[in-house]
Amino acid sequence: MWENKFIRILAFGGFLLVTGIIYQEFYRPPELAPVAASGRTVEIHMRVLENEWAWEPAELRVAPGDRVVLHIFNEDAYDHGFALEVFGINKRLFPKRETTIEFLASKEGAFNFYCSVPCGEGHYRQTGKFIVTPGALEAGDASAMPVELSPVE
Ligand SMILES: [Cu+2]
Repeated sequence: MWENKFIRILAFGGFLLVTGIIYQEFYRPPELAPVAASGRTVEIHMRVLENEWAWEPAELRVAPGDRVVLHIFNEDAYDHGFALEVFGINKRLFPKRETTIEFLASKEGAFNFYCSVPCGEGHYRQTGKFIVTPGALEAGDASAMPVELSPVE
């Protein structure tokens, strides 16, 4: 029966499937597991302060699984960029304009974001922190930043 190559391919497929399930159930480190969507949308309004190479707010806090909508207004007369590598985000922020970036906070932890467009003397200190923590679940806990919560329809 093992002479038949289709049977062998099928058996190999079954082997991969079973070992994959065993890995996911018993061996996968929890930090690699996908985060369940929380069903919340968190809208955050941010600014790049004029000639200060600074984000306002510079620290953002959401809960794992939140859908995040960033509205970033660039007050400067020149370009900046918003990069948050862990979620694959790198977007150009055009001058005197709002840029909207949407993504799922699918990973827990504290991550740095930074300006990704060479923009002047303060470029390398134009950084901030994006924190994904279950502690950010209560709307009141939005630690000193303008966050609006709205349920997803
Ligand atoms: Cu820059």
